[in-house]
Amino acid sequence: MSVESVANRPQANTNTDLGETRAPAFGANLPPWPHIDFAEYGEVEIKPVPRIQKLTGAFLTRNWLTIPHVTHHDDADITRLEGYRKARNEDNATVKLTPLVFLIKAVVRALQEFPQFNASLDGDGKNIVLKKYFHIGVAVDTRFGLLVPVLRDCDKKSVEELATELAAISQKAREKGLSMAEMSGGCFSISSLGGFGGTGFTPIVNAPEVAILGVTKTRLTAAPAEDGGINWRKMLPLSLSYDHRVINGADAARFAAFIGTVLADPQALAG
Ligand code: CAO
Repeated sequence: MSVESVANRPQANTNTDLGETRAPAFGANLPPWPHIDFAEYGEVEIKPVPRIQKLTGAFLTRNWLTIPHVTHHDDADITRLEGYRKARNEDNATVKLTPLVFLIKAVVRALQEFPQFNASLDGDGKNIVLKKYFHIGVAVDTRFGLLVPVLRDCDKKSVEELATELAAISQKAREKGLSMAEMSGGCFSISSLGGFGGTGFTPIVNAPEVAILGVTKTRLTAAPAEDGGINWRKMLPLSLSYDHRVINGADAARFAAFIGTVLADPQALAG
């Protein structure tokens, strides 16, 4: 490349001491946010943005702008899991098990198998910190906005213990909100929209974590049966977003497929 072609780049920042050309600071040259009087076009109502939504919005914007996100989509066959879950719920009416608690256990198994997902970049991005604990954040939809309580040591808890804890903390989140301590220290987050619907989405990585798993509504899918007929399967859509600085696409595909394999054997998973 000629000296002239580098010099003509309008936003290049040349550090002559190091002989390097640094990338422009993105965001600095964005046009200002439009200030529009919407009332000119029709009736409107103005409501303040809730305090927690402002706070989470700032973190989401930082994470979206600074992390090179990729979302990998896959389906997990949970036909056996759903049968097993239904039977366990019939046997024990005191704790309701949803697919989410089995997913938490499956994610823990996947983090043990793929330690680069249970990691964070340190403050200056020079080291990867690998964690030996398994604390899972679960996104909860509340009137205050999105809150992500962290369930600690999920590797040591049964699905019933996780369901009881999740019910209590999500109720607290919805009624009173949560403290920062209750939302700190997570290794990996899960955002389940399964009870609401959808076929897939792009969850935003909850920094300093390096990946997040989104799940949407289980759907019935026809698969060919051995006798030539139709074999109906219950498929759980998985949307795995990851920080491409730390995770490779092939590892993300393996991680998501591994979750499917683990969910296919619910007895071994739930213990
Ligand atoms: N497919 C189909 N049904 C599902 C499902 C799935 N993948 N996942 C859960 N369900 C069902 C449950 O079995 C339950 O069914 P019944 O009422 O018949 O028993 C119903 O949906 C409601 O489940 P739930 O929401 O009460 O429980 P959960 O364990 O699935 O989730 C919680 C708990 C707190 C995570 C959830 O209520 C919630 O708040 N999710 C929102 C997360 C969110 O907002 N994410 C977006 C983040 S980005 O803005």
